[in-house]
Amino acid sequence: MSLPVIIIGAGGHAAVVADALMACGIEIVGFTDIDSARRGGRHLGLPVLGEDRHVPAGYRQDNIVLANGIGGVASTELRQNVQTGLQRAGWQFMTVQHPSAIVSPKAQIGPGVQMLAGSIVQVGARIGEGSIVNTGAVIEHDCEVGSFVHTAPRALLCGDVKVGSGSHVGAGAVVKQGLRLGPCTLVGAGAVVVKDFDGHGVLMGTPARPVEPAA
Ligand code: JB3
Repeated sequence: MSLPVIIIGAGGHAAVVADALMACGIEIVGFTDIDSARRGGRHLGLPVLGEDRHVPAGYRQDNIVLANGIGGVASTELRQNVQTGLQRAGWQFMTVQHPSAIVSPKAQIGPGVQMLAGSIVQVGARIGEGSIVNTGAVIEHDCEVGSFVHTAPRALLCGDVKVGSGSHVGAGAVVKQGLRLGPCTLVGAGAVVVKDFDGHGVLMGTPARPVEPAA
């Protein structure tokens, strides 16, 4: 059984993470949020404890773990920066698996990965630190997903796809089997990717093509 958890961030993704933890019967102490006005308030009926700096003040690293409640749609940079900073200060981020997620015992799941309701991670898949497999997303066999990748709701990575760190695969997008997407690729919602892509850019449409990022 997990130690009690503090969730970092008190927005939409934090609520989804909290829901998964509650479904596992894990105790949630509360949330932190950068918005100091929220201190003393409640989120999902649980306390907002204050800013991240209030975590070390009141709690010990041997009796509390953290869960990353910051999502990010186009970029997971904030999620990564906040987590890396707290890890440097000695805090551990837990892996989250909703009871309805189907995760092969032959998949390799990195620390702090979040597999949310109805997601599927197939045999031989490898998922790097801090990545999100969001609601109903599918990571098929032998995929290699880097760190801090967000696979959005209902996105599908077909077999043996590689997705570089810091990428975002939008809701309902499909990446055809065997493709390679470089780091920080942003795949728009509903896109169907049929070609490799070097990364650091945006793919949209069916078939997906590189586009200039929105200003
Ligand atoms: O698409 C889906 C299913 N989920 C999205 C998710 C992946 O990303 C969701 O719809 C949102 O677009 C987004 O969720 P997130 O990251 O929870 O965004 P939001 O609801 O805006 O909440 C972010 C919260 O984090 C806000 O309350 C911010 O004040 C807070 N925040 C920002 N920076 C921070 C920090 N909190 C802490 N503790 N530390 C920070 O540095």
